[in-house]
Amino acid sequence: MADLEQLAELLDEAARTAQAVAQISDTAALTPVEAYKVQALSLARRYARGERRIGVKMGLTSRAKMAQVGVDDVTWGRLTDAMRVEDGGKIGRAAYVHPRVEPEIAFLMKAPLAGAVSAMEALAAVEAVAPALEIIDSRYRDFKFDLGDVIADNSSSSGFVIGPPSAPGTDIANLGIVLTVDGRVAETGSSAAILGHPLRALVAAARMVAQAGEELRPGDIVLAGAATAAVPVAPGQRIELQVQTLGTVALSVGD
Ligand code: 0L1
Ligand code: MG
Repeated sequence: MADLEQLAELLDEAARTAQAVAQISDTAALTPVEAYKVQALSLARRYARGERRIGVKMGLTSRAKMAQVGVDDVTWGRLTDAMRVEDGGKIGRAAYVHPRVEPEIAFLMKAPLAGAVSAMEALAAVEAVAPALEIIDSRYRDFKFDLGDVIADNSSSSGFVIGPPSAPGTDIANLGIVLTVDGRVAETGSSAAILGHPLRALVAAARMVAQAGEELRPGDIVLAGAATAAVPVAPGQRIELQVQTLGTVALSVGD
């Protein structure tokens, strides 16, 4: 078996220094169980440097992304306070290997949630919903990976921006989504592309964190997953997401 601690160090350093590494699957494919261990060990290194876990992200939540990686279940990753970007804030391109941005819906939790829960139970634990941008950045060369690779790499998560909160009862089943780069439309879609309904991603999050012995905690953010393809970003750009009813969230990109 591969040395999981060594792989965690490799991926943590790749993220910290923004240097791409070879796919782990080139030498030894990881099972999902091994890959989640690598992810946890890699995040433990961040916590040891002072970062705090403030939520989770769900990945591969659209049919298109599942097909791309050849899987039929979602993945998850951990969000830390160091990954948070203020709404309208600026990221530095140099801090990432090959960043992309994707449009998402975020949940803010008000009650603990873990294990097998219904959509109604999940909704009852939500304080607010919001439009969100996720910055994904695979630490692997050419943004290529298999399932084990991407799980070990924290499901490509590297940053997020949360927009204005709306009441948890807001209908988020099928909201129009427009992602613009410098005022030009880059992607359009619907929140229904997120597992048919973003609340299903929250149900999956509760199930998957429990498998790792964790829970969604009050105050946690849960990114439900992308509603369209991700867009590569470059210095000088301003990226804005408009979600019908929920409003707008934006970031800009520096050097
Ligand atoms: O948030 C996502 O769906 C990304 C999961 C990993 C796959 C990718 O990097 O596109
Ligand atoms: Mg995402």
